[in-house]
Amino acid sequence: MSISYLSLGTNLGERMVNLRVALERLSRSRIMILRLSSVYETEPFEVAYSQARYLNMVIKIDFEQDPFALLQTCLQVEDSLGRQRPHSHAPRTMDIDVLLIDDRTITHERLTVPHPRMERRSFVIHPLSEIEPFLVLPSGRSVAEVKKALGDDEIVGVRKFCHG
Ligand code: PH2
Ligand code: MG
Ligand code: MG
Repeated sequence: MSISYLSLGTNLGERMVNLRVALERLSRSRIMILRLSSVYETEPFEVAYSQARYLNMVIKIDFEQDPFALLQTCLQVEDSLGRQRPHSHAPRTMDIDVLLIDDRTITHERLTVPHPRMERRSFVIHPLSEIEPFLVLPSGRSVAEVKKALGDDEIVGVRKFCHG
């Protein structure tokens, strides 16, 4: 069993549909979804210009293959949802980032794990705390502690993810 956490984000098109389709396609690609957070509507964070709000969520998965195969799957699902990459942090139909893979550290030009910016992002920490509050992050603090320190200024609303 290999436990990973992924962050999903969308602020272009039918955002809820994008999430639903992404989850369906991930689970058809040898990814076993073990837990999923609610859906968080969030203000764009650290973007250079005004953008639409995001829907964000975090999932806990079991994926037995190597980390670059996981990355490849995430990128394929993004592409299948029409993801364009005009510049970094551009509005997107779907962004799927690898947050953590077991206790592994990976430093590669294509993949850095743990995700280097995860602890300063409410849109990651809030949903992650819902499914794994006691998980200890690279800073040595639990997700719940990091969440408390970050506050919830960027969180606009939370809704349950409805199956079906
Ligand atoms: N993703 C970013 C930059 N800023 N802000 C929010 N609220 N949600 C995101 O998913 C997001 C962001 C770069 O990937
Ligand atoms: Mg991202
Ligand atoms: Mg990304």
